[in-house]
Amino acid sequence: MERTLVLLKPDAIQRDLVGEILSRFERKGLKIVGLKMMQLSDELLNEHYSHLVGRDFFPEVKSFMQLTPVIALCLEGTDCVNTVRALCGVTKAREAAPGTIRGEFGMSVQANLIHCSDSLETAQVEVPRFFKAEELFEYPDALINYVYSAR
Ligand code: IDP
Repeated sequence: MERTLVLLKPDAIQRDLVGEILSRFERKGLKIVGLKMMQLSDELLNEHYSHLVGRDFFPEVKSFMQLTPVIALCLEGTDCVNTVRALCGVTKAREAAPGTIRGEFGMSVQANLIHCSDSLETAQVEVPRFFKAEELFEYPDALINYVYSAR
């Protein structure tokens, strides 16, 4: 079972899409093992978006991500990282496939509603960046054999 990090960005919160987005992950069969609201600090954003430091749009990305608190989510499931990536759609929301979260609800590159880890290696760094060990939960999943019959 993999785990991945998801952030619901300020536009998702302002546009009242939190329930819609969480519901999509639940209906897919992914398990919520961590969930919290947090106001992102400069330090955390510099680390999280370190691959964008130096890009001309980086200050805007940072201030956008600090407009409101975000919702951080840790999801668990078989092939969870790629599955969540596919559900989110590509970065440029106007180009994201219909049916994806960005494709259904987004019109912007920056305000693209959601962050998700882009690989298993990234997820293994990003989950502990946002969640302490005691904020992540292990609990029985009553429907696991129905969600994953024969995997
Ligand atoms: P990702 O979020 O799809 O993994 P990244 O390239 O890691 O994409 O970019 C991080 C975030 O930075 C994007 O989700 C988006 O909000 C913002 N971003 C990326 N490229 C641009 C740009 O060209 N202009 C403005 N914002 C951008």
